[in-house]
Amino acid sequence: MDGLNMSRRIRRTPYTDRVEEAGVRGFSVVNHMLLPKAFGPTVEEDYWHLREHVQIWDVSVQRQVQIMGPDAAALVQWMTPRNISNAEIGDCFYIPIIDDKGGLINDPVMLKLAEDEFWLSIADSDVLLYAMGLALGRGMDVEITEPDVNPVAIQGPKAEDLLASLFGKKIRDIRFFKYDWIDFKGTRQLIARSGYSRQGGFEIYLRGGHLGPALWDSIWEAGQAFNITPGCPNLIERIEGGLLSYGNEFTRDNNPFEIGHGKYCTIDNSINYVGREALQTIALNGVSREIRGVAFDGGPCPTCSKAWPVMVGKTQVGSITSAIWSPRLKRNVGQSMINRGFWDPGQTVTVHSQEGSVRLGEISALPFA
Ligand code: THG
Repeated sequence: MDGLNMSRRIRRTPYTDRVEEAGVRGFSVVNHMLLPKAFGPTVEEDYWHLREHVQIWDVSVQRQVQIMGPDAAALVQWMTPRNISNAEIGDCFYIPIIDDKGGLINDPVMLKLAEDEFWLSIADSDVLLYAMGLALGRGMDVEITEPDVNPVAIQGPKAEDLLASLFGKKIRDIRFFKYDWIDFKGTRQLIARSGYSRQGGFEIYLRGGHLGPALWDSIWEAGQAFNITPGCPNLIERIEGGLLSYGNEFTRDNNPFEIGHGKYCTIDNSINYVGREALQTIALNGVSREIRGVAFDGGPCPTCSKAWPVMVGKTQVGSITSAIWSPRLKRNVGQSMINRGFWDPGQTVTVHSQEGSVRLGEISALPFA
């Protein structure tokens, strides 16, 4: 089955007209909004281009949950096990959000805009409703909205040169996971060195959707000198790079320790948040599974639209949730939760992909080398 029934529930973005003109080959839906799925003739061509040049991505689906008011910092801290008290204005923090059992609700990028104003740049779940529920339940003095903010990512090794040519050399001074402000047509716009690839780049959080086509066109024109193409988060690059996708590799069924987010969790009693006791118990007992890479043989695998068992002999030790052929490693690469006892890199496994084949492989660290 292919194709989406477009409706008002599936929101277009300020860039969707441009994306369609640029020849998008399909969409996914994230946060009830369109996310381009592919442009080039193949995902492999997009992959090589992203690694060598620069791409413009419509990532408006990275919606902002804006939390403002006297209790804004307290509410954000209540939602995450990461200590945010040392965040400064101008910082981006990658923060797990968990429920009372330690189950993951989202893994947004938090931007601290002011002492009493935060954006949570969310993955695919309704964080706004969860935040509202917490705030209402605790009687917190905050205003929670989804502002008209529409991120566009410029990713790839030539992103910095391109953006410096457009917005000036101060772009070069923005460090990883920091943001600054640029002028676009007399408006103040936020730009961060971040993005959902390992090839380097920036994200512009455009305030004011009516400016979307003009911003796209400006980047596109300046990008001609840098061999720009339209793109989108690339599955090969994401899997190789060990970037995780909420709803695919992890859900509320997983805790932060299982996905390598232990480093973001403060489990002593110095901060308080929903799920702290649960995390303390999990930390004490250790986890029974962790996210890993799986490299496997047998020629390009099909699309992973349901979980593929990962076996050691007759024992199922995991399920691959995303997988694709890597033209660089010349093997299939996937991501999977893997049970304790089998998760050491080098462990041989078999992968049972949905078209019925059994493929030989082994566990790998993430990111893939
Ligand atoms: N950018 C922005 N919003 C987003 C994403 C993004 N929202 C949805 C989704 N992606 C959230 N998930 C991630 C996953 C990984 C990273 C960011 C958001 C990421 N992690 C770095 C890493 O793992 O090395 C940095 C971690 C750190 O410095 O702590 O980039 O991509 N705006």
